[in-house]
Amino acid sequence: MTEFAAVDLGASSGRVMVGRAGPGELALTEAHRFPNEPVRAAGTLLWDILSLYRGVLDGLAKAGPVASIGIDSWAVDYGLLDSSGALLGNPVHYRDSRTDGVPDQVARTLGDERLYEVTGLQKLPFNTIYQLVSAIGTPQYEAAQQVLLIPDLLAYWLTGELGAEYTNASTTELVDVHTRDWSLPLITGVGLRPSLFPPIRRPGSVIGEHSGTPVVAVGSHDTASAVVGVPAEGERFAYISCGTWSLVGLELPEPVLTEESRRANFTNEGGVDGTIRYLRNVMGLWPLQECMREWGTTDITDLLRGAAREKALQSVVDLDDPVFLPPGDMIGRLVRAAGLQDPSPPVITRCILDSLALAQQRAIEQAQQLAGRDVDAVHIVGGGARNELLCQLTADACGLPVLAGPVEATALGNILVQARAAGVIGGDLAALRAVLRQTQQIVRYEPRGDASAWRHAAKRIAG
Ligand code: LRH
Repeated sequence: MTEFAAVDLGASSGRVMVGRAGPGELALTEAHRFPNEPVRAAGTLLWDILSLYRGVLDGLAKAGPVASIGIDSWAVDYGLLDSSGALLGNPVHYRDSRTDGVPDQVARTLGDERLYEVTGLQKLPFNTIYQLVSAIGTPQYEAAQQVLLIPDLLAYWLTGELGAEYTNASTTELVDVHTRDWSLPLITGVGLRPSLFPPIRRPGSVIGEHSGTPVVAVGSHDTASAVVGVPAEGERFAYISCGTWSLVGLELPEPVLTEESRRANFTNEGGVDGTIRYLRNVMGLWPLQECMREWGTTDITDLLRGAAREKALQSVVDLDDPVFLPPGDMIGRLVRAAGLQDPSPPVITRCILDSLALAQQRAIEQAQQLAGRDVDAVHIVGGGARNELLCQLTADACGLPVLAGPVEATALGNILVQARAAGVIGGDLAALRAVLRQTQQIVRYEPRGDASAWRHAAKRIAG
């Protein structure tokens, strides 16, 4: 068996995992976990990138000798480098409000229809295109020579090599979904400098070396790695990569670029091996995480036990509403949106989970309609896979079996791409997923009831 290190940065913590891989074998251990605590400074919400880099270095030291290193993180955010390669300020958090109003401004210049035709991306206010446009004219932007997405920035610090890994670059809304390269017409069309964008590199390619160990490009968008880590058999499956976000959709060979798809705000992100992640961002466990922060608790088990005792579908909110995007006063926003009379933690938790199951069901149903593909099962991977109540509610709402796990799909997807690049495991995505099914624990939830209560609840929200 050969060992690989996966650096996986999430919105609330970072990890360095060691994966041991061989034909038909795959096992993961955690070498190091460190907090990811954004900081608000002078009114702007920032990532503490140096503390994250320190966590990466400590983790790699703890991991010991490995055959290679792969890095993934959340999408869209970036650092700017000056002409000497120095970082110009801390990367800004995608939940910062600096892009307020910018998507509409860009739409007036380029048109949302054209943006979708070229990039296939859902319109999220924090897409890199909008963040960069909001930075034009600032001293940092004017001094910048390169823009590097978070995993590419860390890879640059580890290896000295500049580049833009494709799966993550595809989330910028500046990559052409047809050519799978930067779109110069869009970049210049919004007034950005093309020289800022380094060459695209593909998952599986070697970036450079860190202290003699190869650093290999993986699906550096965490969701791209998570989807590699979905232990599905065949094509008739939907997935939910459930953590801070729920990324809900299908894996497709080609993008869906219809007007209906654009209006439903589905995205066509670039995946490993030329696949398309056809999905929508659903608010995920973020509202619950924010409530827990406000309640001052970290004990989710107790909350879920209380929520499971509450009556189903008492109150639901539309979790696709951008009102829930920024941090702060989540409880107040939920209480107002749901009209809750008794805003106790179990009631609020149940409201969030019912609403999340409903939003996930809606995205899966729409994805099938828009892509013309039916599914037989829903895979839930990531932290949400250990949330039994959410898995069961999702099965109930969808009227489909839910297959939950692995929790560590992202790190496993990261490791599998490295293992394949090293020649340790062979084959296409189906072959990699077969290894997951042989080695990882998966829990099956059967749908209960006839889903009609969920359809009524969905109408309540729509109405
Ligand atoms: C999940 C994720 C998601 C993006 C968001 C910014 O971690 O990468 O796919 O939309 O963060």
